[in-house]
Formats: sequence, structure tokens, C-alpha cells
Amino acid sequence: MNKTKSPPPMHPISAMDFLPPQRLREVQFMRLKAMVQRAYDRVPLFRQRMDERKLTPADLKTLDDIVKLPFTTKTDLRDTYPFGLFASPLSEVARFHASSGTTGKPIVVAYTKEDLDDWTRAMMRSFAACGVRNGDIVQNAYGYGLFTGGLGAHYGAEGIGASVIPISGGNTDRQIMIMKDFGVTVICCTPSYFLHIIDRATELQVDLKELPLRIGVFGAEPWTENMRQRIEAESGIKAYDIYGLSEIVGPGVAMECEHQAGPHIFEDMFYPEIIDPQTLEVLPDGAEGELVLTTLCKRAMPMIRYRTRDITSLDPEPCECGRTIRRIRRIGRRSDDMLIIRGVNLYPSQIEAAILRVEGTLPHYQIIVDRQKDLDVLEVQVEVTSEVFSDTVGAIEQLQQRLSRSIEGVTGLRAAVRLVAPKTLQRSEGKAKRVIDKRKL
Ligand code: DLL
Repeated sequence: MNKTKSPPPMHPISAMDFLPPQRLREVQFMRLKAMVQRAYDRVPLFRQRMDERKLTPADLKTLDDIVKLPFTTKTDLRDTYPFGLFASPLSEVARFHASSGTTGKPIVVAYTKEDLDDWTRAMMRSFAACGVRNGDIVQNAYGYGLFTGGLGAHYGAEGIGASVIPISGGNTDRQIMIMKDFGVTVICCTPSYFLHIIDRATELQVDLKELPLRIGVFGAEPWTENMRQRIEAESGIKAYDIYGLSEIVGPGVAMECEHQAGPHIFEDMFYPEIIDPQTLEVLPDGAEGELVLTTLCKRAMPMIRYRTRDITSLDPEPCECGRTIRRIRRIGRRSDDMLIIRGVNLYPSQIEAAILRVEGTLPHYQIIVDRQKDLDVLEVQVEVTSEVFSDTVGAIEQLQQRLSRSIEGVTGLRAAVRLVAPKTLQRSEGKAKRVIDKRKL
């Protein structure tokens, strides 16, 4: 099957991607001022931090003054759980989503109707950038629910005029059957899940290269150029990187264009800075550091200088597509200990919280992550008291099950739990080494 098609005409939704740089800065500054005023008037934590710095919204004289504003972190979301950072009354909140917090509680994000429309526009721009258009059949295998991937991609794909299959994640054989029977042209899922689909399709003797599938919109976890090459060679599609995070909006913060040269960040909506995660100093374009994002349009939950913990750099070089918005380099690592397992964010401290809920265990544990058949597998080794360890097999199995249930309850992830005798896990003199990540990306 010939999968090469002539490039589509530019979709009108993409106009903001091509603003002259000076005009873009004007738009950013106008929106930033309104956003800061809204947060100052409505979010007590933000006002308090501004007051501590003796700042008012009027001190923002140019866009560069953004560096004066305080940072926001995931801890702020945790400390104000669930609704403390909202700038809209609940009567104006149209939807909630949630993502992993660092302990047992998730972090909550909210959207007004206008916020949802803006998010849809960001996702439409994302799809338009990689050539998805009216007539495409989009199989959306991102999870639907509190995770932003499912609904985010869903409305964006509908908005661009594609036909959406809201299949959500899992049940790989059914994914492959539908892909084939419906003539799917675009797949949205995590890159590791698509690799798993490729493997399973081979086992089922389905040749993905023979199907009309031509575009993959892959994100929610780190992946590499090697993975892209493998995906493209084995399935005959073009694989594009999409980036986003719940705190800012969900997917659609940045997206690659047809030149696949790193995700373009929709700068008129999400203002990017790169900082040194230690000194917090703002770094110039091209330098690697932590990405900090400010939402320029959000109403229900404005985020000002949110520290994403994602390590990247801003690439100001013009892209062949002509977009004036900058690109970020592929995100490969973070400045904190968050892991992403099958697209689900996981903090070691969540595992600790889950273990401590169960009696008979000691606070010594180790998390082992591996990739088998392109799927992430999670094992948690937990030390138990000597009384437990000398218990009957039945009692030990029961404890194992209780731990598994507790871990799944807190993290949403299934883990194989292995109980080990006291003092088996290596002790460290400094920071405990909680995670052994054997995945080779
Ligand atoms: O993962 C939103 C999303 C859904 C993005 C679908 C793309 C596609 P969270 O669950 O809040 O939101 O996780 C956000 O995932 O801070 C990064 O560490 C990581 N991440 C997301 N996209 C990429 C990517 C969604 N393309 C966290 N490359 C972020 C590397 C990514 N890491």
C-alpha cells in the first residue's frame, strides 16, 4: 500500500503557530498580565507569595519581568489539595482531571468550559501539525478517565474533523482487529504500547505495513530516536512526539510537525522558560535545564512558572515548516524521581505510602522496573518482620495480596510483590536507592 500522500493545505487553526515573533511577544504579554491579575485576585497562595516579594501585577512592565514571579511546584498542588489553587468557583468548573501526586493523594486539575475549548484548540493544532485531517480515522488508545490523554486527544481529533474510535488503552488483540477492520489511519497511544502492538500484530500475522495506518501520535512517556526508527521501519507509519502534562492542560502543550524535528511549543498559550534546577536561574535558548511553564489562557487553574521537572532545552532555530513558535528537545529525563510505567506516573514515595498502610511490613523496599516484550513490568520487593517471614505460606501469600491491592489502590498500577527477609535489601549510607530501572530506552 502506498502511504505517501501530498501534504495537506495548512489548517486555519494553525495560524497562531506562524505569528511574527514581535506580535507573538505582544500576545504573550497581554495574556500574561491578565493571567497574573486573575491569580492575584483569586488564588490566596499566589497573592501571599506576591505580597512576600512586595510585587503586584502592575510590576509586570514587560514580558521579561516574568522572572520576578514566584515558581509553582507539585508540592503546592499537594498542599492545597483538592481545590486550593482554583481561580474559578466550582459552579464554573466544567471538568476535573487528576494525576499522580507524590504520596497517596492525586493532584487535581480543573477546567472551565472555555479552558476545555482552548485545550481542544491546542490539540487541533497538534493534530494539524503532523498532518491529521478531515477524513482520517483516529484510534485513540490513550486511557479515558482522570488521565488527560484520552479525552484530550478525543476532542482535538473530533475538532479537526477526523472520525474518532474511543477505544482507550488495553486489549491489544481487539486494538489490532479494529485497526484492520475500520481502516484506521492514525493511532494515538504511548510509544511503548505501540511497540507492543507491533509485536502482537506480528504474532497474529497482521502486517501493519499493509494497513492504511500512516500516523502515530506518541507521548506521555520518554522515548528515543531509536524507538522512532524501529516503529517507523516495522509499521510503515510516521511517528510524532507529543508532549504535555496535566498541571498545564494535558497533551497538546507541544507537538512535532511533519519535519519531526522536536515538538513545537504552543507558546501563545504556554509560556516556556528553562531554568537551572539547582540555582533556579533562567537559562538562555539552547541550554539544557528544567522546563518551566506558565499558562497564558487558563481560567479555572492558572499555573504561573510551574516547575515541570522535565529536562530539555528550547531550540530557537527556524524549522523547515515555517512555524515561528520554538521547539523543545525531546524529553528524556526528569529532575525528580518520578517514573513513568506504562504511561502512568509513579513516585517511589507512593509505593512507600502504600506499603506503610499494610501491617507486618518494614519501611524498606525496592522498586524494580523492566521492559518485557515492550511492556513495562513493575516488581516491588518489601522487607517484612521476622515473625511474618517465618509464617505459613498461606499467611505470606495473603500479605503479598494485601500489598498488591494497596499498591494498585494508591498508584493504579499492578505490581508483582516479593517479600524478602529483614535486612536483605541493600542499605545505603546516603539516599536510599529505591529504584532499579533496567529498561533500556
Ligand atoms: O502524560 C499528558 C499526555 C497525554 C502527554 C498523552 C502526551 C500524550 P501526565 O500524566 O500529567 O500527563 O504526565 C506528564 O509525562 O511531565 C513528562 O515527564 C511525561 N511526558 C509527557 N509527554 C512526554 C513526551 C500526560 N512526549 C509527564 N516525552 C510530563 C517525554 C513525556 N515525556
